[in-house]
Amino acid sequence: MPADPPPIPDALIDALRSASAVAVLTGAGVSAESGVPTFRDAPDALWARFNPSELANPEAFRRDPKLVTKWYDWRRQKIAGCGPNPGHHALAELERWLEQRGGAFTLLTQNVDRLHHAAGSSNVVELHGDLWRWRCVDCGDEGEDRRVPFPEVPVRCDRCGGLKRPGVVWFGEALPAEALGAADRALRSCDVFFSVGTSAVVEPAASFIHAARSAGAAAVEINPERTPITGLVDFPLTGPSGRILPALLSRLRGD
Ligand code: BV8
Ligand code: ZN
Repeated sequence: MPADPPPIPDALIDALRSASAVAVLTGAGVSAESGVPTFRDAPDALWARFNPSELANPEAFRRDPKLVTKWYDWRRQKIAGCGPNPGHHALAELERWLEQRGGAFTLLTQNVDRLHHAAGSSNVVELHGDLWRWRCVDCGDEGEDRRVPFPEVPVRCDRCGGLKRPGVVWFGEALPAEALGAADRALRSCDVFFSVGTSAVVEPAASFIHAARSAGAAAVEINPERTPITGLVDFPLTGPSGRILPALLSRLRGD
């Protein structure tokens, strides 16, 4: 039987009850309990066999579009069978709980699996794009493509025959300006900042905590492991988000 999640500090409950704005940054760890492989921490982590320099960058796609497309096709097949877990649902409930009290909630996710949307979160900022959207590198035609597996790889554009790439942000590519703008506004105005399920190594998201703390926010980290930001947070909650977040919501509901 997994260990009980750590107790939720009263001071964190008080901070949330008096907060008018909350910003949450999530990474692959929040989807781990849904069965989606993370990048860096599990033995079968995505990077265990590959590393970003091989696959998640434009040069790799130019060099070997078939290999890169097959890797994304494999990930899409894994994600297609996964649903949101109690951690995703708790974040959607936190958004509703805050908004019912006239507060603001922003979910900044590095994940490309759309599981926050599936759980009902609405103010979601996709910092690194969406695995289900594909874009033609020649004519720019873009749309959602939910076919798993792809009937052929690499994927060709129906309109011009060009190659289609995943609608994600690769290493060396800038994050979408509107996502960065939304993140900046949320971080500057939040009273409580959560970092959930991220190894806090990929920039610029890994530095979001500094903007939140400069704004005077109380910082929370939810992760079974220590990360480079663990020493910076006010409330380090060690454990799985699928157990800690529901426990947090239970306290807020006054269960
Ligand atoms: C940019 C999308 C500038 C695609 C991803 C050299 C060359 C080029 C760039 C750089 C460089 N050096 C540094 C950089 C910057 C680079 C970077 O940060 N590199 C790092 C590796 C050093 N960043 C970039 O390139 C970014 N762009 O800087 O652009 C620019 C500006 C203008 C013009 C041009 C360029 C782009 C970064 C985005 C890259 N795309 N993915 C895809 O998914 O395939 S990154 C990838 O890592 C995912 O998005 C992922 O979300 C992200 C972060 O990983 P995590 O989510 O944290 O996942 P991870 O597995 O690492 O950790 C999981 C955590 O969960 C662990 O801590 C674990 O303990 C925890 N956990 C496990 N189980 C649970 C749990 N937690 C809670 N509950 C559980 N149950
Ligand atoms: Zn095209």
